[in-house]
Amino acid sequence: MTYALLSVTDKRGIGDLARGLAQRGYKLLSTGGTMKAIQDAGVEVENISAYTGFPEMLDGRVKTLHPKVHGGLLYRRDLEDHVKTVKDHGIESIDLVVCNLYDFEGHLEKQAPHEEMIENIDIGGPSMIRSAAKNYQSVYVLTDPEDYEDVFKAMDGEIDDKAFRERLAMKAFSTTAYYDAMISRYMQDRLGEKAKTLTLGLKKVSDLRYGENPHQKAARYRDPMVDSYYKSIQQYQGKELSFNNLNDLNTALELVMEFKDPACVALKHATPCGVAKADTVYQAYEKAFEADSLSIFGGVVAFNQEVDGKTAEKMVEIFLEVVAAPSFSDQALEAFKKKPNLRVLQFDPKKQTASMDIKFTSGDFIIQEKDKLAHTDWKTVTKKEASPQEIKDLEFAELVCKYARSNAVVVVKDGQTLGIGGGQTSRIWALESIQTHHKDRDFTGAVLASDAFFPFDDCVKLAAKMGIKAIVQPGGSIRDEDSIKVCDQEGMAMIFTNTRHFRH
Ligand code: 93A
Repeated sequence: MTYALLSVTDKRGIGDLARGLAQRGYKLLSTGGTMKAIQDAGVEVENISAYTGFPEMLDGRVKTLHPKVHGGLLYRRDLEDHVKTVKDHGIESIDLVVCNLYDFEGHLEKQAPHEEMIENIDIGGPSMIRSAAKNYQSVYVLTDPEDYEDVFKAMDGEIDDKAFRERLAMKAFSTTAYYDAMISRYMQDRLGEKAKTLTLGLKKVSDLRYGENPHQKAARYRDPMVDSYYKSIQQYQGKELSFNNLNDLNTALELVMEFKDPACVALKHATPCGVAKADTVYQAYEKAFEADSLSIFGGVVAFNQEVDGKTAEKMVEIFLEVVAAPSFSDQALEAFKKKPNLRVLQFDPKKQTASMDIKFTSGDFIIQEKDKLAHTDWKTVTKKEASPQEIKDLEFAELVCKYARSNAVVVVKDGQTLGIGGGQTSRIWALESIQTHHKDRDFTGAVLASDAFFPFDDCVKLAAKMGIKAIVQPGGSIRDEDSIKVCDQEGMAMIFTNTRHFRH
């Protein structure tokens, strides 16, 4: 007699599967809840307790943890010795397991109390899955309802049985690995040890059409520990989000959500190109557009407040890839329909972004805490003090600078970026690029932020020439005095922050 053991929390499709297995001569064994679901489908099934001779006990904590289960899964069918041992102990051959686990992830999502989290750590299920997967040559292990149909095709020789079994085993171990990683991450979080022992429990969300370029295969994975903007995204219209969209969106949302006033971030190639804050969302968009009306084409535009119809009407005048906001008025959604390819995304502003930043080098992951802005240590180092309005703009400039690629300098006036010089290998080139790209622009009265110190006084000299009146920078160069001297000569204010904001 050959047995199949079914024990699932997610009971989708279990009745049909059980029926199919019974028709093929499997004798079905099952645990309490699953047994009921199978019986409800009118299929005969035996309780696992009847088979093991042991009751389910300890509130279900011990159900399938028994040598009659694990022996039946693990014994080698090709070894006489193994066959004899199971026979001597009255252990039957279990050749198929259907199992999915207690919903730890769902409880994590709804932030269930700790007690409940603990009860939702499945022990018997993963054990059973791992036993079956180890012996995959003799045991089918079904952990995903998506595979229920194919198992019959494999049995009937319609698909390669050997390869299918191995694939199931691979999926089974991926399932238990992800499950355990999730539990360990949860516990690390409680202990405040986020980066100490990172077990990467990532779950595939979907394949992507391609990566940064069409010849690169790509997929999207999710960290279950982060209750992120991404999880909350609702797409109203437009094409599927691409690899580059997702990457750009990350920076756009993080930056725009730093502001309290209505703000707009226009972004291209993961680098902000126009950032503005204003009294209304419409004005913020206008200012962000004017900040760099060239780069915004084909860009991502993000808001921190609801987008109204008037703003949307303005936006559809140009080609954009993505617009994201906490909400949209009905008129705005109507207006966006004029551009059916435009991806319109709503996200929940109460969500968060990961507290850790991970980069993958060729082989190692390097992990750091996210760069948090510290306004605490600003010190004026020049004779001239910055005015209150200049201070506001300096804070704004430093914030944007944190999100621009190094070497980055950002020029701001009245809550609007007048130039973002990022991704340059020399600091002076960053400022020169602003001057060249916006050669007709009047920078008089603007302020400037630099993500790291000035190695020479050349940037300050150029800033003075451009009409910039105040500068914020970390300080710390051996030639700081040279820069301060130029400021004093030119009547400019300079503030040291002591905090560098590289972003590579
Ligand atoms: O509580 S357990 O860790 N101990 C077990 O022995 C055990 N056996 C199966 N969890 C166990 N299971 C899990 O029960 C399965 O992984 C499955 O998710 C669930 C099915 O329970 P029921 O059939 O009662 O709904």
